[in-house]
Amino acid sequence: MPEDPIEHIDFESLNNSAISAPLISHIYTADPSAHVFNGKIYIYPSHDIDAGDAFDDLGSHFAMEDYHVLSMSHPTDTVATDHGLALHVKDVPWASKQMWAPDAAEKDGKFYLFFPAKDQEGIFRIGVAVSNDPAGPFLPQPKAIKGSFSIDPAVFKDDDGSYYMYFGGIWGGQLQRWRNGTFNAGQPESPVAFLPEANEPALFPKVARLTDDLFEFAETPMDLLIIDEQGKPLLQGDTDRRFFEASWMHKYEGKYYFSYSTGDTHYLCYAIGDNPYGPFTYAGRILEPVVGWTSHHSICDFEGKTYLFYHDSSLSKGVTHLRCVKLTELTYDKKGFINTIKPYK
Ligand code: FUB
Repeated sequence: MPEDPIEHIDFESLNNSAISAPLISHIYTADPSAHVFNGKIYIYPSHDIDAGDAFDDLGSHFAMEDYHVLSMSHPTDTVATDHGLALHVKDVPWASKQMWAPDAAEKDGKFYLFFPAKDQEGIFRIGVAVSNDPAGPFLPQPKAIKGSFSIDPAVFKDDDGSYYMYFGGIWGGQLQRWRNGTFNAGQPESPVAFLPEANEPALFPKVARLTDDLFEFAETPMDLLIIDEQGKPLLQGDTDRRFFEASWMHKYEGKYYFSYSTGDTHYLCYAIGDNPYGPFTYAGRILEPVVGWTSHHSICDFEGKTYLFYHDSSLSKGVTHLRCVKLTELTYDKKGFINTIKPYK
């Protein structure tokens, strides 16, 4: 079994060179999904804990049990407010463990929390919980979304009022086990089993429009194709650019920007398309690698500026599964490409 690759870093100088400080430090948080609701920034993160599970390439050490919602009145706030427990796995009838990266959406004055967790059979599903308050607490639906699988839901509201869910993650996120439409429960339990070969098209994230009540898929989830400059699908072996996990969607000047993590190569990248389904043409990197194995993000506008919410493992001095959420401004060049951010100067 691999060992937790705690990096041997001088954390004092790293923290001095970091472009952002942790937004809260009394709990560990990760995977921040930020939205402006009622004029405030609400952040929906994972709540990292150390449950004592051994580090492995399936992410068993990410053993999160609940969600806390954070808020900020302005991106310049030095500390975010923690609104306390918003949802616990023991209150979700279909879920057993591993409350991974969530997202949220507002519709008609109600707030919806979308979250992945393993069901009783150890299969990742995606659930929905609802509240009248953006900070929760959230009441979960009794069952997971019908036909849902894998991890990292990101819900995007388009200008016409349609809501789309983007999701998926390879390795521990199990997307590779769904290549034939049903869950492949076969052995081995290796993170790279069932993946395409390096010279085959990569596994792509999924997209599906949601029903009007936001509780179900309105259509069967489809592949969201990410192509290169020549119009060819990115290949599985193109690990610096291919999708791994951590979907996000935002719009800039009429174009759709799909962003994601490359996982084992630790980049946050993006691709640009003309509609919510794609195809999306690879366009570059948003964030260079952070301290810690995972990288995850959201992009949110506030008062005319755009912000990248992300995480690193600096607060825990490099422990992979004990992360802290951060934010920094994100800017575009004149052609609409995102200026790549270095997390440490
Ligand atoms: O937080 C658990 C998992 O780590 C997330 O679902 C992934 O995106 C990665 O950040």
